Amino acid sequence: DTWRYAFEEALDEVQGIYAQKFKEEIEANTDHEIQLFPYGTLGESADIMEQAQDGILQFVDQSPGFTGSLIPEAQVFFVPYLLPQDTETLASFFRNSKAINEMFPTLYADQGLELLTMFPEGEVAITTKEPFKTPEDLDEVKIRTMTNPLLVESYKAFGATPTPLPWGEVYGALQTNIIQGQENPMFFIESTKMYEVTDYVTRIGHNNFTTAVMANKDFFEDLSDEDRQAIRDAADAAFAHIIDYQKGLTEASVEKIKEAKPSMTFTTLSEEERQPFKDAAGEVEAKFLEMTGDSGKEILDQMKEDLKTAEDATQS
Ligand code: 6CS
Repeated sequence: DTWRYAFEEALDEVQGIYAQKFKEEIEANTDHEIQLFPYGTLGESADIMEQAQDGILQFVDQSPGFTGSLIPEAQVFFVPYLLPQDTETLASFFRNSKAINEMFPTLYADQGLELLTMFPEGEVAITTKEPFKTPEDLDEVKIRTMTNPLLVESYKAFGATPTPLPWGEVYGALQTNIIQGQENPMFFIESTKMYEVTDYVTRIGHNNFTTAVMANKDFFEDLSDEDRQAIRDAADAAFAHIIDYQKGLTEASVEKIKEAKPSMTFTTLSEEERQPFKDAAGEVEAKFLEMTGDSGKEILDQMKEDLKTAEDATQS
């Protein structure tokens, strides 16, 4: 059969590199073929998720940034300063976490989705038209967020005016000054030329971009044991590949941006400067618990435990 797989980025961006490796593995180890649908070919993130739930697509990559209304607990990835930036710790966390590998699959299954993997896409940086160092500087600044209620709460807590939008509207909205900033990992800021419509890149260390790949659950369950195993193996191989692929990617992207636009200003806030943003995180965590109740608390507690385990494992 030919299986259809849609994702939220271009073929040469992180989700596309993951998808290409997944395709390669499936085609080498099964009788099936994978047809890839990069961003824009089938609509926005919300559209491809719907198509995967309907079974029109067999596979979809949708980031928790867009899954929040479907699975409120997936908003946990937007509690600021929860995830570490160290890539080794992150990889170990995603590989071994009970929250990721045992708890989230149940929540996705309730929505007709078989969660195959979650992986990190890099430190999230904020690009703006004016410089900022404090929450006060962000007063009245409209920052685009993915359509995730908790991410909206984060930017409120950071002092800004969050504006949730689908990705396709971001470049134009910056160009016309409907918004004055956005957040994304460095590779994406470079590849989508966000530097053309903003002038400052600020790293406050508040998050690392997470994405998720899943299959339509009915499709997955109807497969043979061998095919299901081949899919799991392909997801594992693609995970290892994408972790490796991202080594040095942030730094290389910074260099490319500087080359394309020498006047682009890069600022990394110091620990002290980050403190007011860190202080705001507690409020966002409380909102998360308010939105998700006991099941959210269970996931958050488990994630914290899993993160500690990952940190201990990578330090030793
Ligand atoms: O900001 C966004 O909407 C997009 N950012 C990334 C890194 N991937 C896909 C997503 O649509």
